[in-house]
Amino acid sequence: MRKDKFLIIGASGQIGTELTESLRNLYSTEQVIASDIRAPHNEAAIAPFEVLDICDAKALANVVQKHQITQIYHLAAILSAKGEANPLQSWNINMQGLLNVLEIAKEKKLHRIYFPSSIAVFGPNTPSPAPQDTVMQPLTVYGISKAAGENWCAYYHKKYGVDVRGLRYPGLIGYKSLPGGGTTDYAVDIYHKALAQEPFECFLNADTKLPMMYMADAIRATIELMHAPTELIKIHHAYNVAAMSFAPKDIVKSVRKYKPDLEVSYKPDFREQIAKSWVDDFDDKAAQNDWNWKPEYDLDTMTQDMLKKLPQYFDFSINTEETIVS
Ligand code: NAD
Ligand code: AKB
Repeated sequence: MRKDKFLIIGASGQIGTELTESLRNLYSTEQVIASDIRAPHNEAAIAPFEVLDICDAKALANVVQKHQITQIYHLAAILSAKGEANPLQSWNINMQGLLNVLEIAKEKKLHRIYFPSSIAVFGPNTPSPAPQDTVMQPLTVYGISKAAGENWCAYYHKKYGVDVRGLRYPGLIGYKSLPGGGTTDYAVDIYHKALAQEPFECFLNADTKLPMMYMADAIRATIELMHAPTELIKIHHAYNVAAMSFAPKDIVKSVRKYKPDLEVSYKPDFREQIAKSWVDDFDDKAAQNDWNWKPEYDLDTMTQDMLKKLPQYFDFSINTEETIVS
């Protein structure tokens, strides 16, 4: 059996933190190289780690060569809300980064590549629930870059035989790390505020419903997709993967079951327009049929797990959500 070496790009982010840990548990620490443009606060603990700007193709080639990488999980991107602050820079990071990864995969004949897409590829003209193949006219630079990225992935697969696989994640909620500038970040923040006994101010309207998923399901979906036999993978753009859909008022209700004193107010900002342009549900039958995708968490089981496990990673006794415990 081949001994794969994995490179995770964007490993210090919300998903990368968890995916690095899961892949290291599955393989070994030495087989999974973490990388990011920013060094984590615990760089020694997360070693092997490389500081890498994904826009630097030469630096990427050096890291791939140095560690004899065979698979890349390319997570680095600028997300929906943050992306709007500097659209051209976001486009460059999201697009040039992906093209650098696809090129090295082609040149070095890498075994497999992972590229996460998003519900952000959908737009106001997309029907809801969004089918696997549908209208995609996104309104954010992030969504445009993910839609174009999906097409590039399918192109490199068809033209050069690169085994690139992807998922269209919904908004992700996890307890090990903070989100990095998305429209769905409110659904992580509410748990921090509930545990810190601080009021929660929501930047979306109470009724704005979006597809969401617990991080444990997202990591499992990623690993299952990447381990599925080649003949099962029929889509190389990105598979829809759904779990639950809820609005802020629904998550408030769920959290208040356990934290009844949580104070909530709504102050929608520009992210409300982004959320409104996405679908509130999407159809993942293709993932269910092709590689047996099935989520395990719903809103209430996620809430129970978040409230139980968040305090193991963040210190709420000093009322600051930025303080990571370990
Ligand atoms: P994040 O913002 O938390 O992490 C992204 C990481 O990329 C950060 O650590 C950042 O430092 C790094 N990065 C930024 N520019 C870089 C560069 N030039 N070179 C190298 N690294 C760079 O994002 P995340 O939530 O972990 O998302 C990871 C991927 O999953 C992204 O592609 C995102 O679009 C996708 N995704 C995330 C969600 C979600 O809800 N978190 C949903 C759908 C899709
Ligand atoms: C964001 O809100 O930008 C991300 C996503 C759904 O892609 N969480």
